[in-house]
Amino acid sequence: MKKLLPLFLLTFAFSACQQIEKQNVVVQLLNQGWTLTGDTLNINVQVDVPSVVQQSLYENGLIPHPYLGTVENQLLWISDHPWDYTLRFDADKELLDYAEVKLNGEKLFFADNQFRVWKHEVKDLLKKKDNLLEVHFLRYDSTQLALYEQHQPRLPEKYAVTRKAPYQHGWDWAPKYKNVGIWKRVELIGWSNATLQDAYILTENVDNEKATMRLCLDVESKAEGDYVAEIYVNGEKNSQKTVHLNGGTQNEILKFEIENPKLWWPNEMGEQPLYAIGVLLKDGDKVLDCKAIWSGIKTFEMIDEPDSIGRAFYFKVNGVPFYAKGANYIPEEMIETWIDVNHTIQLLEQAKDAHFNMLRVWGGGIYPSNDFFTLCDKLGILVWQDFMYAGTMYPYDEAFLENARIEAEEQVRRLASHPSLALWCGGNEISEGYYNWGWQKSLNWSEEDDKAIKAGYDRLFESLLPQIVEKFDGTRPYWPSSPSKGWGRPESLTEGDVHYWGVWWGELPYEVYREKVGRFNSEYGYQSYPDYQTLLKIAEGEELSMDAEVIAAHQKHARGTRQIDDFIKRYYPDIQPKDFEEYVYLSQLSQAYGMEIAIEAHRTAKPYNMGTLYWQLNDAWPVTSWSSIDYYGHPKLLQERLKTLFAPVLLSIDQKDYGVFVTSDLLRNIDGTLSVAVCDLENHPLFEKKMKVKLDANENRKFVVEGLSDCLCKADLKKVYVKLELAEGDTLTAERKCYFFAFYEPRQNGL
Ligand code: BMA
Repeated sequence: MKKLLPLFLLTFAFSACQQIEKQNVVVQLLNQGWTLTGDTLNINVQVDVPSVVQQSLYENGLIPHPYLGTVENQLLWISDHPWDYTLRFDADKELLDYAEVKLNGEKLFFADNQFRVWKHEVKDLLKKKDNLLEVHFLRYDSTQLALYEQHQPRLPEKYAVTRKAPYQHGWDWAPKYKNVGIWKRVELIGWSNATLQDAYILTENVDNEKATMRLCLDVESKAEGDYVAEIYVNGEKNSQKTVHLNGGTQNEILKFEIENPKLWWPNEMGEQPLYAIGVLLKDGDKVLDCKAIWSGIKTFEMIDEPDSIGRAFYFKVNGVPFYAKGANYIPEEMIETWIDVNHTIQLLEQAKDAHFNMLRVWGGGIYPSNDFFTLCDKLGILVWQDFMYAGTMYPYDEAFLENARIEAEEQVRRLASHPSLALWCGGNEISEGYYNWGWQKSLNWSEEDDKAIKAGYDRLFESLLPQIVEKFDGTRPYWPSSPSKGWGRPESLTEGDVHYWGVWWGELPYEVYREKVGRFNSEYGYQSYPDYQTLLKIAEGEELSMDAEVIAAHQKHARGTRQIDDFIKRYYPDIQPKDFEEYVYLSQLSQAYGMEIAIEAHRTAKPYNMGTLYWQLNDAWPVTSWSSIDYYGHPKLLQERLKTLFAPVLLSIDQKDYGVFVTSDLLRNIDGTLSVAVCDLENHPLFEKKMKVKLDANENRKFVVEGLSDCLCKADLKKVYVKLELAEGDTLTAERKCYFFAFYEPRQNGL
């Protein structure tokens, strides 16, 4: 049964906040009762927001389900059609009594960035009754194309010119569903006097006795004067400060201390204590506004410094270096408003159960919701957060940069309180693309064009974004680009992070992963089909075959079907799948085998290598992809294997000299017994040995096991495996079966 995770967090209000009558600030939600119309089309449906057009059309029976069958091409027109959302509403009585009112609405501004909050003062426009709020969406595709064509020099991708989720424009795992609609809530906010527009918490410094915290406030006031901010920690008053407001909007930073701090740690490094922190804004005795925030106490550092090999690249949490284990996370849905927190809970719990301590939120998607981060806080999963830029160069005019600046500021502030937020990264494969993908030639850039585009890149990713992270956070590291160097370059393995795609994109065999170990492997992967149950939802009967149109429609990589097939044949040449279901299973077996080689190579190279994040954790719709968990939440074989591969102690055999690696991420020493047995495939032992082993905390060590190499040199490696066990007293700390080839395991129930 699904564990009920921290939904209580979402409804939390700290006690002082509960007591006040929040008369000063009134919020009227404007989410219900909208009308969606489609220009000349005879479409007029009642919708609630957040929602997008694709969703509403489906829910009203006007289009087929966008994830099933072969419907993608029938639905592409939607993003090139104009749409109107209208809402008639009466203003809440209290709102009209207030001095300032804010509202989001099309007549008031032109919204050109899905990643920003759009607000506008509407006091003078608001009537008591029958207000009309209209949001008119332009033809997205044509508008984008016009903007793109205006841009000189030519940019690599059309989506570069619009601040809208790149993956919705089609990706090698995504259809082209450019969502149109109001995808976040709409509110009418009234207040008088002064209000807390925003509040967030940062850990500034920690020692044994106390943590120094920073409370960052964004206050708006009507009149100049002295107000009081009271700070509460877990319901107890911590301190109070006088805040002088000048009238208008201002940022205030208030420091406070927490005695005997309980530190927040990533999964398997310690606990995840969260603190309930509240702030009241008072004018004398009158409470004007309050905010309640869950936060944690942790420090986080990125080490990027020269060493004898190149540059070390790793992270420290609370001063302790650690090995990062996890994957890349993509949006959970193609229709963004279908993202459901219950699905996120299930997904992140699956990650935690497989020993993850980090996820990279990939820069081609959307910034995740607060719920996502709250869950990561609770589960101890650190988040490497990309800004949403991926795979193209971007415009660099002042308007674009200003838009990017506001977006970054809002997102940095929104996520800053979450202890799970580890670092900010400029984006995905942008500098890699610039240096390695031949855009200069394919887009015919002159030398000046090239210079201007690169200068634009530097302004955004090397100057503007790090400045925003520093200014509004100042406790998180910033990394300009993932990866730092393209995988074709030797430095990609001696410094920074690497997306090693020689296997898959370069069509090299899995064994090459053993040589291509970087300092931090932040992407690598191989495709497999989703669970057969998932395929049964999108196809039936004869369609359940590798060549069927519907199966092909759910494979978005041009060479994907062939490459999966090549590796099944390469690694399981003697297995004749009896049907498509068996074939699907083989694809997962192959993927798991490849990832096993990669993860083992990365972990046993510690501390040279300090992190492994495979591509990719999840899917946005039912699709054949690199994921380890499919769209419906079914774990692929890889996900099951991660329970061993990512375990705090990994045992493995060096394929070159048959030494035995004990790779420990434990923060304590190990004093135990290593048992090694070579067995034939009927499980009869041919060799057995036990030896005492000692390891320090966080150590990776290779042991020579007397006689093992002799035994394996004589054996037919296709007919044996090595069974490894590490015991401490009566406790089995780790175990593993190591094969020397892609072993065929017959399918088990449930997989
Ligand atoms: C990586 C990612 C994605 C892509 C994946 C698989 O480079 O950043 O862009 O989906 O490769 O091709």
